[in-house]
Amino acid sequence: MQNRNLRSQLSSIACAVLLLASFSLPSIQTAQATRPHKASTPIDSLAVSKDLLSSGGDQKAARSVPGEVIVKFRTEAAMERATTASHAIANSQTPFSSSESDIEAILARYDVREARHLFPAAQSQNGAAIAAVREARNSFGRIMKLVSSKKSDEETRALIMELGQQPEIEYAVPNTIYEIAAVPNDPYYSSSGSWGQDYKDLWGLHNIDAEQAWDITEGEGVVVAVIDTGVDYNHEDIAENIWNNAGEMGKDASGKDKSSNKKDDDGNGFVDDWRGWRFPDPGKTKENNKPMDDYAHGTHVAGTIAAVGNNNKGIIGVAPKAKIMALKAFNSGGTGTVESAARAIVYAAENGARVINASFGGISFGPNPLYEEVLAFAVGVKGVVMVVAAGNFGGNVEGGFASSGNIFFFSPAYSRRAITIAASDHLD
Ligand SMILES: [Ca+2]
Ligand SMILES: [Ca+2]
Ligand SMILES: [Ca+2]
Repeated sequence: MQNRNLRSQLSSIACAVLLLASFSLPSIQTAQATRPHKASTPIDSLAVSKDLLSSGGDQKAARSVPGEVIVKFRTEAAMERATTASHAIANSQTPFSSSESDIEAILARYDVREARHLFPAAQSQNGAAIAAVREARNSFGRIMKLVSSKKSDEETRALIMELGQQPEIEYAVPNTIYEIAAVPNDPYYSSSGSWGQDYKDLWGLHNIDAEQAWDITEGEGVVVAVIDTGVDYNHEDIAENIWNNAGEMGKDASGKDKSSNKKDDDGNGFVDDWRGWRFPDPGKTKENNKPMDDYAHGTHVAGTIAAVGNNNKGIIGVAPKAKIMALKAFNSGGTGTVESAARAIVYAAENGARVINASFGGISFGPNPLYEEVLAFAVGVKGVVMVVAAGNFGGNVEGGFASSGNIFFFSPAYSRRAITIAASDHLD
């Protein structure tokens, strides 16, 4: 475990949303605070960085899910051929004849046995009257995750490059592994005067003059999606402010509880998602309707945003009457994928979030086309405010320099569609 001074500890929490600062949440932070700081840098080796990929640039630091590639097809027809091919490969019905397209030949060569849609098709007509929403849904429908049985870094990179060069493929990117912007590991890191500091508890709220803002609004009616390690939705100081999906509440026609009837009652593509969603861990497919926090980071973030105020418990959030939409896209180690993060962003935008808090990121060697697409939808079409952590590396999020001298982008913080938040401290 590293010893870091207070200032550097503070600078490592870019988790904040509405907050230009972070502050003490003694009752919100649940367990564990003894995790060693991760020094690894996830690298997003994009199709646009072929020179880097072939030169070996930052390959050692590259981290993506082995054997997985996220592909956007230009046409439905190409996507269907690829899907058919992967089923045939899985059933050992290869090789393909020389008349097959290059995509099928590539899939056969890399033993791609699985092709699944990244975004489930929403059955609901919610928003479908808007042309831009329909267009986005059609576009998302052509994004798939392909899974190869060949798992080495070299094979995964080569598969991505070969697919990315196909004219029928708009882009091919690795399923990059992302890290949350970690909470410092010192249990008393975020404590307050009660532990001996000479400045106020919840100094962040004072610094941003929250009291004056509360005279105008306390966040009533605003849903803030927290894409993180989950949220402790039973926490005494948050439970009241957890968002619920009205379309999955109450009784169905058979008198069964919609939240547990194993049906997608509101047709949004998710079954029984009455209190948010848990997206798959890296390399896994399991997902469910229990976005419970198992790392404490998401709960910390959620409390900072919307811990219940004036209840004689714990703390108060920046927006104490806002609702928290719990979207778990990071596992108990604080690790997630671009796949789950992108899906969570679209879920938030489709299901009523007005603000998305994204305290995570990863490095790419250029703009990430998958993020560009989901943010164009969430921010551009749905009007969501996207708040993103600037990261903990102390560099420029757009066009910064990696240790090797390579120019990189920190995504999604680099995006012009996001409000990117750096840290502050009690002296600012
Ligand atoms: Ca649903
Ligand atoms: Ca249901
Ligand atoms: Ca409280």
